[in-house]
Amino acid sequence: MSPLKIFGMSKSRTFRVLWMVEELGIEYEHIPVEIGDQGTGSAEFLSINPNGRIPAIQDGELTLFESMAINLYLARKYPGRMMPDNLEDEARVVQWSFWVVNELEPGLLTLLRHRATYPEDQRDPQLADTTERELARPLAVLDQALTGKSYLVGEHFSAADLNVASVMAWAKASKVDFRAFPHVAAWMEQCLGRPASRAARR
Ligand SMILES: N[C@@H](CCC(=O)N[C@@H](CS)C(=O)NCC(=O)O)C(=O)O
Repeated sequence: MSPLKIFGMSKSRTFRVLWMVEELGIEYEHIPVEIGDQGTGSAEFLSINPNGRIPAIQDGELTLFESMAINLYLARKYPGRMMPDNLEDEARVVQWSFWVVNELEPGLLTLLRHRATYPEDQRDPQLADTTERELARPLAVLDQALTGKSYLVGEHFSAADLNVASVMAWAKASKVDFRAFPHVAAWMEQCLGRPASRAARR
């Protein structure tokens, strides 16, 4: 059977999926689709993801988009440490995956753009600072969840940590001040320093 195909660039949300497959240690084919008319906008790619966004995967008969959905599918498909084997902890993994895209991702994307990726003359430092202040509330929630704990769900690294930390990587790139969130800072360093995370960025 042909291996899992992953479409997208590691310098995009595709990083999340590449990190997951590296953690799982499974065989896959990485197809580096770029953003733009030749890549995400091409007819060939639009037949895989009509939204014209990366990542997307093909796994046998299944074609799937949305990074978090892909990661939850993969973690569940390959039994092991990434998805807990009890329903309650699995629900907690899903909770954190939804939480991060709703509570953190939009603000962190604004920060990333206005502190790192937009050309200097298009950045709005005030907007970035306001956004960082607004992010204090969800970051405090995350810090509280990690107080006295090394991982978000259960006793070891799981898809919950991967999905949240992969979004939090934008906070690091945006030079967020973590002094008020020491547990988040320590956990993030530990997660993003994992060999699978490094391998996914190559
Ligand atoms: N919610 C989607 C978002 C995917 C997304 O926006 N990907 C960006 C790259 S990180 C993209 O493909 N952008 C192409 C475009 O905006 O045209 C997911 O998590 O997979």
